[in-house]
Amino acid sequence: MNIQDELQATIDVLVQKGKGILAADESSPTIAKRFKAIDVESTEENRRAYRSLILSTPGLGEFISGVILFEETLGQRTDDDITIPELCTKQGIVPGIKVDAGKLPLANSPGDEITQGLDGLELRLKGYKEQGARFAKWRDVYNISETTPGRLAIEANAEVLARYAAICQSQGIVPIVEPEVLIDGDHSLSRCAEVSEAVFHEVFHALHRHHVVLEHMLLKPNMMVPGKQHSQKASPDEVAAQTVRVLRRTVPAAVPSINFLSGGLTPEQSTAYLNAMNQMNPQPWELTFSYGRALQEPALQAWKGDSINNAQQTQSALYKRAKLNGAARYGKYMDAMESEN
Ligand code: 5MM
Repeated sequence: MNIQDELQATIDVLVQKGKGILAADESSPTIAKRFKAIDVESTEENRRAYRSLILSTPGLGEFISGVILFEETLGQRTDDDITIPELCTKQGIVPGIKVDAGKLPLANSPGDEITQGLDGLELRLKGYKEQGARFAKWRDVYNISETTPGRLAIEANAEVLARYAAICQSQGIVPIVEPEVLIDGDHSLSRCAEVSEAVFHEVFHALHRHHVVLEHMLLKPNMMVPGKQHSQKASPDEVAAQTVRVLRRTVPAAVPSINFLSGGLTPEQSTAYLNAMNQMNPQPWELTFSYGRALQEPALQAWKGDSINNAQQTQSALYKRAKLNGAARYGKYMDAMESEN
């Protein structure tokens, strides 16, 4: 198969009605933070046990088309002695891999950060592909304050994101392009929209410069929401209207799917906001999810480090959130579904 056909085949399985992506690619410090919240030590065995358990949830593939894994997970085996990517494939879920190496302060731009990981990326991708990965993810992060993100951060991060995407496509790996404007701060909804519009615009400008084939990538952006500390809350309809407005201004119709991150929203908010967008007029792209916390939080709370006694509750909690987000893909989610089993 040539590379374009290979990329298209992966897009075809990732972008399916009623489905979205599960982000289970927490880096070591992040998974340690999530485990600490449930009083579990972040050992390699605990990470393997938890991730094997959630990924073997019966029926997960009904609502999840792809899962983003962390490098360590790609090489781990389940209790049935198959690799985790093999488990995903058995579930009808495409395995993917986080390939950025985290962020560092951007020199000469106080308060701004830049994502690392381009060095040796081509070689790493060849190895990940041998281990079963068919798509990748890279996350850029933008902090909102009175002075950030600056022009330099917006341009430099767009450049690395586009270089990453181009390298992935050259290796037959579908890139998920993730620019995340953070929810932290007391900024308004309109400030989030203003910053996000500038960020997404620059990202697509860079993708064009780097000859990235838009039909063979996915965008994973934040939704337009007020800062966590802002005095005014936004309704699902306001979030949906502002988010779609910014995306229509910045994302070409050639992009097949927009898979939102949850970024610190609650599981219920993330589902309700996605649902509200899918109740609007049809858009040129699919609008779906690539949630980490919003899918996993209830499952982590149910697990509490015990994969024997809490296995069923853990898997039910994940299945439920996947199913509700599957309904939100059609604009058919309702609050009342939260209390159903
Ligand atoms: C799952 O977390 C991913 C990796 O984050 P770190 O590098 O900070 O460990 C993260 O990129 C995630 O995929 C996105 O932020 C979406 O997850 P949320 O929880 O925001 O939906």
